[in-house]
Amino acid sequence: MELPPLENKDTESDIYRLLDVDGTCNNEKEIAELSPDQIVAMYRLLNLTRLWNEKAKSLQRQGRLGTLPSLKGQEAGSVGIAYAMQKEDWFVPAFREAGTLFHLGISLRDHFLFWGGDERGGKIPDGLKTTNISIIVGGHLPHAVGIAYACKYKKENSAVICVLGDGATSEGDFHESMNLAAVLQLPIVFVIQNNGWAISTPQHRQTATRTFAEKACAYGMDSARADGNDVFAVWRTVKDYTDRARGEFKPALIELLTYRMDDHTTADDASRYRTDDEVAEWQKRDPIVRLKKYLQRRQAWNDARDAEVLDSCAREVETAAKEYLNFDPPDPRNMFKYMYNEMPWHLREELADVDYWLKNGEGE
Ligand SMILES: Cc1ncc(C[n+]2csc(CCOP(=O)(O)OP(=O)(O)O)c2C)c(N)n1
Ligand SMILES: [Mg+2]
Repeated sequence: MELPPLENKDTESDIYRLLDVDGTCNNEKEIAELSPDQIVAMYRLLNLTRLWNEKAKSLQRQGRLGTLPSLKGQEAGSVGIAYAMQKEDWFVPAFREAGTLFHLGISLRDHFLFWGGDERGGKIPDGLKTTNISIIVGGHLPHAVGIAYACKYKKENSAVICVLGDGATSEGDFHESMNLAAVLQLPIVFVIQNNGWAISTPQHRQTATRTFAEKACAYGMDSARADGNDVFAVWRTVKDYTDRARGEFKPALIELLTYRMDDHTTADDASRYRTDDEVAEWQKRDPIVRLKKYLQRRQAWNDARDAEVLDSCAREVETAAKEYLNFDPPDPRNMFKYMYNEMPWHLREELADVDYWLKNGEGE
């Protein structure tokens, strides 16, 4: 089924797509490596990610979580990447990649803690090869290149997957990172989640190029564009380029075309800069509905099996939310402890005040 081009998007002619909006897969051979169970697991992770996000939004609205950048609509990117990775690979995320993080082993509770402003939620469990969420737009790209350099230097058989937004391509860090990765031929794949907007800045104000992928050409790097709402196309594209990065030390840039269905964050009002029609158009391309339609066509999917998946995801999210809400609050004295090797006098004074309040109550 043909998708109509969107006004703020470029021609879709060179976009790789395997799963059409009606759930037909146009090339089953390309996904033959995925077992039926794996496809169901991908479907579950898509739903788990969305339900976690819905719960987080609701907690934010109740004042029980901090500002949240919703990832609704972009789940296929993070789930496709998750399944394309091997356990020896590194993940360097931006801030809308919960699906990949859950798959790698970050707990739903810790992800709530992170967005609740509790730094204990940002601690990466030992052995997980992921860096922290980067709120600084593009700030994580040089780190990703550094990790890839280390992998190559140590002759490790691993690749780095670094996710960024379309807005991050306008940062100097993007240029420096792309250039160095190509010059040194590092095993890294940059994945742009092009959701058409950087807060209120549309794509045509972000770049004068036809696509984001073509920027790779200036660095001497290969690139590809894929439908970011098609979990199969994301998986296939990221897997092919990551396998090659790992095996041949070849960097690449992948542009995924997607859309954030919600406001930029819970502190934004997207209706001030984009139209309801645009949102409605993307609603039709919902990545979860698309995979569900595929399952209905191919795997005798029925309402009972669907409800089973959704119920188990909802239970997992509710349990994690309860654990988050019941988590002992951090000790406020920690604020002073980790800034300096030796605590300066003014912090010692403030710490003494906090000690006093904790013992005697805040008082006057
Ligand atoms: C260096 C830096 N500049 C500005 C900001 C404020 N800011 C947060 S998100 C954002 C837009 C990012 O757009 P994009 O890279 O397309 O990612 P998206 O939010 O669409 O996922 C901006 C400007 C920031 N966090 N870091
Ligand atoms: Mg964006």
